[in-house]
Amino acid sequence: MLLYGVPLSPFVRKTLFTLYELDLPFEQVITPPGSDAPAFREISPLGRIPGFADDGVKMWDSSAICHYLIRGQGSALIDYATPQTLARVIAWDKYADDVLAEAVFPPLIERVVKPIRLGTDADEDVVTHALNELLPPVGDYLNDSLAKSGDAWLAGGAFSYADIAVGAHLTNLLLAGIALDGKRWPALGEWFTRLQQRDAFQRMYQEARDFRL
Ligand SMILES: N[C@@H](CCC(=O)N[C@@H](CS)C(=O)NCC(=O)O)C(=O)O
Repeated sequence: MLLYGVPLSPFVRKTLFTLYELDLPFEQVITPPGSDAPAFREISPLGRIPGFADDGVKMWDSSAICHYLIRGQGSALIDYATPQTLARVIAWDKYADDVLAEAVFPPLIERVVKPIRLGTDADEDVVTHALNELLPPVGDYLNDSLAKSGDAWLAGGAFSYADIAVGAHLTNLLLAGIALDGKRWPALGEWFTRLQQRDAFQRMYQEARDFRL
């Protein structure tokens, strides 16, 4: 299996987290977003990371790759047999990619991507805006969902791909040196602490934290 991308990308991290949970062997082909490398473009025509190849099967899009891996392994990370649980997992994945990503991408870009890739300084006004304006409704929603359900994990009592999807994006904050406000969002804070205790999370996080081009 080949995974194209860089671990700074939350979409690549989502795939890494899944690969590590499944304990699958793979090779990472370090590929920046928008790369013109022909082998990569054949897999990801839009130049988006991650790209993925497995024995002639080629695909892009983190969600597609993760479904391919989880279903392929017959893993319980997604309960395909229970429509209600499946729907919850899909909805959390979309929420993470479409809504949470918007709120937590700016701190990653400013404090990590800019200094590492572009050699420029962070614009702290952009970070402040994200934390004060974009993150609060997202944190409220995540916290209230966990608090109302009383479940340990997002899609129920069992850890699932929903937790991977949300966790991969929320990791942007850790990488940017920002702590979640556990007083404002206690259920979310406890969930995030539980998540960080997983070996697969640690491997994914350390890889992103230590990444240098
Ligand atoms: N829906 C895609 C989104 C992937 C994506 O947007 N990746 C960014 C990096 S974080 C990228 O490659 N951007 C380059 C571009 O859009 O040209 C997925 O889940 O894989």
